[in-house]
Amino acid sequence: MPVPTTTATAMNTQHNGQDSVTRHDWSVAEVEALFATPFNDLMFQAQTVHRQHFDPNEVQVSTLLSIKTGACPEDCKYCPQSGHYNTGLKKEKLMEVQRVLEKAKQAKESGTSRFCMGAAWKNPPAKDFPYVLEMVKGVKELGLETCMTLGKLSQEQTEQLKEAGLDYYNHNLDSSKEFYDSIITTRSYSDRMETLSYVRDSGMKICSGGIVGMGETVRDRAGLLVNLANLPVHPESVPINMLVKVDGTPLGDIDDLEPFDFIRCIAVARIMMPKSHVRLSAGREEMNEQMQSMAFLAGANSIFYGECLLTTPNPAAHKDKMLFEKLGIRPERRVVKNDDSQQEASLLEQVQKKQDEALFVDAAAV
Ligand code: SAM
Ligand code: DTB
Ligand code: SF4
Repeated sequence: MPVPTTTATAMNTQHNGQDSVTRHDWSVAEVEALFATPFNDLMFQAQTVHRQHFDPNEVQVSTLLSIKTGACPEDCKYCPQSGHYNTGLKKEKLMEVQRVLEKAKQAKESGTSRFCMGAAWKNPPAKDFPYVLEMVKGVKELGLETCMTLGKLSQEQTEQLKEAGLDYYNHNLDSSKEFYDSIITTRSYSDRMETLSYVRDSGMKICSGGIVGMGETVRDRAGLLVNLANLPVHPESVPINMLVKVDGTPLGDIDDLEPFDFIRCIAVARIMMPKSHVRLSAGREEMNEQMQSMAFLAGANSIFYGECLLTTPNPAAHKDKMLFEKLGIRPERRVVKNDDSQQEASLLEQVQKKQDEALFVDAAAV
């Protein structure tokens, strides 16, 4: 089985010698208790778990592209792309395949390792699906990892995406089941679970997480993480989004989230899903460098890189380069090595080394 390499020497395993166990039997009460742990103890526990499985100075870097923007029929109260709210977004058709591939090329040159394509759909329409498959094939051919988030999938569509070369499917649970029902009425939690099970059965990797800052309680945050961690296999990627408040959405003027509560959520996700990549996802534009570095210390080891998320701003690329440099963080190189592909892996490693340089070279000039 291909495994990502990590620099063993750099993996500082200062812990009590016991590896964390991968569990799927968490209770909400137990996780609420974790959230209530004194902050320093929680951070220490999270960082200890993190070092058992990852190089603490590596962060995986993905780039996002909205391939179909706006006029979504769903009513997610946080989302600028929902057609139910007036956020001033222009409705767009599916982007042309060639344009998507150009964007992917640029992302690759900037040093990203995964290209994530998102569409504001309830589910992918049959007429657009062949183009979506072309996008997956084209991005894959560029040597990038591929990820898509297109809404609910049928089993057949899932298998076709896998066949085309899709590595990850992003589909978030967003919150606890109870809180979810007050945020989205047009798509059920069980629909989401069904899509996740199709993705898992197809052999693709799952990217699933949620949003913090929508007015949910600690119990809801615990419920979200329990529902993710108690899946038969942990999602390989767990995006923790801080709500991006967008005018015109029902959550546009909700109270600010206490930053430490967000960091706690990252730490608890890290402890519960020790081998997953936990992504410091949307909301970084509102975070200072110190808050982001605390998220890395809590076990976040993935970010979206580039000036735009899907429709809202993300930190400027040069700022991220500077932050990585200040913290001594390197972009993760996902070199897959198995018996058949040693040579391929070594070539890939060289290419990825070049990409790392791309991520750092400008930082010095800024
Ligand atoms: N339409 C597809 C779906 O909902 O699965 C894919 C795109 S959707 C924008 C992907 C995810 O982005 C959502 O599940 C939600 O977690 C996150 N998201 C959307 N709007 C957000 C916001 N304003 N702040 C933080 N995260 C947001
Ligand atoms: C995820 O969990 N967060 C990303 C990605 N998956 C697709 C999307 C964040 C969107 C933030 C609002 C916007 O830019 O439209
Ligand atoms: Fe549509 Fe996805 Fe936004 Fe919900 S989160 S309104 S499904 S684009």
